[in-house]
Amino acid sequence: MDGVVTSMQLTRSPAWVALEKHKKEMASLHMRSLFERDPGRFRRFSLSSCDILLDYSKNRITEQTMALLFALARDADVEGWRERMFRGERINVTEDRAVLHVALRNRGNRPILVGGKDVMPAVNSVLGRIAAFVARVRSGEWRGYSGKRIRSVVNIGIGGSDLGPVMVCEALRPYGRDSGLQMHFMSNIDGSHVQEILDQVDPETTLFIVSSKSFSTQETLTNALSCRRWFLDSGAGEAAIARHFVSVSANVEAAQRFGILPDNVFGFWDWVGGRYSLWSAIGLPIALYIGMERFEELLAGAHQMDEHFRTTPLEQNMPVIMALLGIWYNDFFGAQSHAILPYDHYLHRLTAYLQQAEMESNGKRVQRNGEPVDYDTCPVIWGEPGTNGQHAYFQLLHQGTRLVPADFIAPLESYHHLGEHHAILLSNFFGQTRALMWGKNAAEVRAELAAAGMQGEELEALVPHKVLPGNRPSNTLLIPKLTPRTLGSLLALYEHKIFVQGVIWRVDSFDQWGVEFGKQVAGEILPDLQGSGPVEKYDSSTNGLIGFYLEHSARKG
Ligand code: G6Q
Repeated sequence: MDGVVTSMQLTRSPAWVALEKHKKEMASLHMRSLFERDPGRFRRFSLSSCDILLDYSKNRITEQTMALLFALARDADVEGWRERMFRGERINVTEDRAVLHVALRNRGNRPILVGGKDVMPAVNSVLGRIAAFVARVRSGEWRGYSGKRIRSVVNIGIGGSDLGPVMVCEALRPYGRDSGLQMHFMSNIDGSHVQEILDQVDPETTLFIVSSKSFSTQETLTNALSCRRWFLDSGAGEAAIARHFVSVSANVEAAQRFGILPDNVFGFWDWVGGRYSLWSAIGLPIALYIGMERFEELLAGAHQMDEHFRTTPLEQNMPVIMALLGIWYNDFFGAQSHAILPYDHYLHRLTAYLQQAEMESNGKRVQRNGEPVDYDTCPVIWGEPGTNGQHAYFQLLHQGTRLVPADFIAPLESYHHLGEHHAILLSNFFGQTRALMWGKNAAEVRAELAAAGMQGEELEALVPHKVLPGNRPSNTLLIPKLTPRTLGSLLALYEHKIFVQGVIWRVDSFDQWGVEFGKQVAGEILPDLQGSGPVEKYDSSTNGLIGFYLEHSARKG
């Protein structure tokens, strides 16, 4: 399967070498002059699809740069890998699995085969069960054990079984407000997280969703057991569990062994990666909160982007363009991080979600064939919603020594027509990308200071501090309004961007052995914390820390 792309070292391929040479030519070029030279630059380097406008003109690129980047994508056989993914081939090589989150939102029902079998009937059947359950809970037909309707939903899950649902529920709050449901997301094994949520809910009116693909994750199972104990301690009998505990899992038997009735388990499949699972039954809390119709609009928005990605030539393909721009800075300019900056309060969990999607997918050091990479893969993804970030870390973006490419994301329209708020928000949004790109040179600083009445040495001493070098790249993504449909398209855009980067970096974007190891180490140490010590089997630091904890516990009794 790897024959097509790994025959030659990536860094020795003609496309890569040409980009390295081109980077040297571009090094001294300022975006200011690119804009001054070409009044049509915005039109040339922007495109629109699925209600998303991507303006990538504020990047350190020319048409030649883009041509060389597209050549890199062709060399990597992005088109071939794209086809393999949509065809249901087992492109997750280390886990020997297909990668088919696109099937979960395949609204046209085009058959998608895994091992010769169309997965669409099973996908549609689970969607049907979710729809029926959501209708019963939202209408009040589904009652708690004492006859009261459900008022609170507690999703117990972590990582991919948490970040997607919580991010979407936050993003679509305007659609969930009428649901009459309070949503809670319990993820951390820290008892404080568990207790803080349990303190806010009433056992008679709470529905717990135990969300775990594997149904073996320590945090989720421990939290679920604590919730069950709390529920039974409140006076509800064992039989009441059926009205208050449901589960979403690819391991249906384990969920049943935990005590969840077969009818209350919503399944999904091994070809859905955890971080790509919000479109599956893992999205149950989303559907409960915003309703099934809206959940289907979210799927439809993602499907629209899937179709754009699947059928559009690379040169007009939004995820491909974003992927290539990321690689341009990551691998040729040495950028170590990438900021994702939503200018929408409702998107305040988006960057955390994308942090997992990008860093867990492409934070890899070996190629699919096991050979180490000799180039950088995924950058560090970070960011907070604007304008808050402007009053904090933006200083470094403008004047620091690091190059930090950034995605700025905003809706044209807000849900709240509150005076001038949205216009002010957008003025900051447009202003920041302009300032990062254009900067402020010494002559402009001098003129500004002189106009303020300053002169001589005093003025000159300040000039270097007030210069903004500019030439700092950003993408701007504009959507008309944050709706289930546009959100679906936006998320699918990033998923496919990640896919394309993984193909070019030749990594398996769909495994997560580092995360699996994390699950293992805690299991080894827990018995040591429950003993009386001292512990000598680890390195001196770990032994010392465990000892320090045990001494403290012994003192406390
Ligand atoms: C996602 C990761 C990881 C996973 C969690 C929860 O791609 O593998 O974040 O989602 O570790 O796993 P379970 O859903 O199996 O509990």
